[in-house]
Amino acid sequence: MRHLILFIFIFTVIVLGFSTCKKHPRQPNIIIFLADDMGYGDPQCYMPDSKIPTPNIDNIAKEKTEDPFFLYFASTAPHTPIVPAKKFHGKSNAGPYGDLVHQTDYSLGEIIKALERNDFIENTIIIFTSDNGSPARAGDLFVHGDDYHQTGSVIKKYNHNPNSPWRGMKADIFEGGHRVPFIISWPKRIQKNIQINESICAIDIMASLASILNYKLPNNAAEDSYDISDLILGEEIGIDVGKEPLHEAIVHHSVDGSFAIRKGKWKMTPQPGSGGWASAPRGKDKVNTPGQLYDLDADPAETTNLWNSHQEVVEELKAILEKYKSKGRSVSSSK
Ligand SMILES: [Ca+2]
Repeated sequence: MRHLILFIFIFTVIVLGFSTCKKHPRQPNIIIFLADDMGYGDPQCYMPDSKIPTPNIDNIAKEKTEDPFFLYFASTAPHTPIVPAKKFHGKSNAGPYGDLVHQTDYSLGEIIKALERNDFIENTIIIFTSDNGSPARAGDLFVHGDDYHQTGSVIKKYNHNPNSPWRGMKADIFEGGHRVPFIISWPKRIQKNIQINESICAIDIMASLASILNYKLPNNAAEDSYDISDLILGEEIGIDVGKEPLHEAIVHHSVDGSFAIRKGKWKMTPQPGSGGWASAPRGKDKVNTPGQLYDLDADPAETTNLWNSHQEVVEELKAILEKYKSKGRSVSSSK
């Protein structure tokens, strides 16, 4: 993919924390580790002689400032070029791509070690996530040019499907293009080892961090961002949250501009095909309906199109999608 594409990203929330008190005298440090795009370099991975893998965090500690810091760490790995550093060769059973995923994990580990040795870890929010599902490349070859994505299939070559059990891959309208890990840690406020099944988006980070920091966003900002701070802090509603989805619905967007919308278990896309790179490109798949409707509870792999048999659901979801388009937002403007 050569262009910057806006995707809507959907996550399974894995919350590593819990809290009973929202207010805190000192604002937390914030680190957002976004794997797989647009970044440059990784801690120490490309500088094997470096003795200080995370110099900025260490320097902030030396300054002994009371001001919180914000780090947006846009990790190139595991994006192409799939060229893991030598120390990670053979770390996985999934070839260069798998080794590069190990390198990504190592990078986050180096940041966490820097936070720990400088006593920052307790009051630092760390969010680890990615911007799309895996393209499932094997990393056989990297050619800078139009064919740069032809690097083989990690599924075929190493029997490893990074997007399993979801259908499709990066760029698609299918779930495999959108489901990614979402891990958040804040030792001072969030209880460890909690997993919450709730569909959220990367765009929720903005409203949620603003809420945690007691910063009021203007009404014309973060129009699709839901405040999930109560969810990740476990406040008031406790750990047993998610009985009712936080989002009324969630919108998908694929590389060719296709839309899909999810509400509860239903996912509707008003066109056939993958909308992206998977083997169901628009107009060439066997879906003989104007669009697709899937029951993700019963059919998470999106194998059975229910468009014809559940037209009332199709119409409901179409109406919500059109409402969002006409309003230019999906979150209530009275927030
Ligand atoms: Ca990406």
